[in-house]
Amino acid sequence: MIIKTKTAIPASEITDPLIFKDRRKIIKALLATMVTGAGISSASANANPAWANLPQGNADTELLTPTPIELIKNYTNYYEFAFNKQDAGSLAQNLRTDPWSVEISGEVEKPGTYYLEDILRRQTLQEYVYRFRCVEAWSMVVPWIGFPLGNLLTLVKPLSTARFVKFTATYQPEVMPRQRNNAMLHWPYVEGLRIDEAMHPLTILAVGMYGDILPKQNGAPLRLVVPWKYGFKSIKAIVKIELLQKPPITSWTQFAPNEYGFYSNINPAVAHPRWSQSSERLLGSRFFSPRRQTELFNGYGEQVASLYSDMDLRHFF
Ligand SMILES: Nc1nc2c(c(=O)[nH]1)N[C@H]1C(S)=C(S)[C@@H](COP(=O)(O)O)O[C@H]1N2
Ligand SMILES: [Mo]
Repeated sequence: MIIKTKTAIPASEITDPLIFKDRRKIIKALLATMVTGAGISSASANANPAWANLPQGNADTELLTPTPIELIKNYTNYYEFAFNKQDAGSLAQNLRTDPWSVEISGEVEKPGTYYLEDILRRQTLQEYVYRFRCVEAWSMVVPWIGFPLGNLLTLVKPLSTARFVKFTATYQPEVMPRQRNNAMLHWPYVEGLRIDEAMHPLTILAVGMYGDILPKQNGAPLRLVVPWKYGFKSIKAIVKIELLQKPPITSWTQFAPNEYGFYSNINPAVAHPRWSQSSERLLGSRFFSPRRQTELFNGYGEQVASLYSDMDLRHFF
């Protein structure tokens, strides 16, 4: 069921990251050992085992053709830096991503602050070609590099009392202009998942895309990707992961609770109060080409619908 394109090898087999510090090299080394023939960046969507499982709604062969990398890098939502999609690309280059550690706390047996390199050493990196759909009704296809969030959570051993996961992004007002003037959202950016959503194998932490280290504007060095939820759930630049008994108050829900709910599962039948969600513009599609029909759970319903069998999806958003 997991979308993987390469044979996995355990990250622990590479050089000790305390010696081998350069994160790009670590990721590249991991990817290199995964590649059997051609470079990973040429991985074909058609070789993807998940291909056969895709829903029939938009049965065009473009479905999992990755969006050109230049579009993914130059059309970004990163409100700590800018409110438009163009400026974050250059402003985000000021972000300090080295060293990077993640604090894991709350309802876990092994709380702690872990260097990203140490986290990576215990994980297996894979390529995940996912559709990504922003609540603003544009979408793209991204070949992420990452590992299941559940694999990291399992290592720190959640207690039975852990029912939700809260994610907090970095707070660097010196380089993040919109944090300086406290504009729009309450900073730092916070997101959350229910524990079963967090443990679901489609939920990944990404450290790369297109076979290389993640661009800063796309959430380096570590971001969440939850492909069946609107894009704002996929928080960038994560520094803290907390396991909680109660749902966290997320930045967007706090900002506009009637527009951005905690679940925010992609659902063409539930309109945003200010626009329809029934269709989307695929980035890079030609100007006059028809919009894509948005699919329930972004097309991942076969894998995730059972998580919500007891919920009326018209009312939970
Ligand atoms: N920390 C942080 N994470 C964030 C955001 C943000 O502003 N800050 N924007 C979100 C939104 S609205 C979207 S659509 C996606 C965009 O991801 P991309 O820029 O890689 O396409 O990131 C999400 N994660
Ligand atoms: Mo978004």
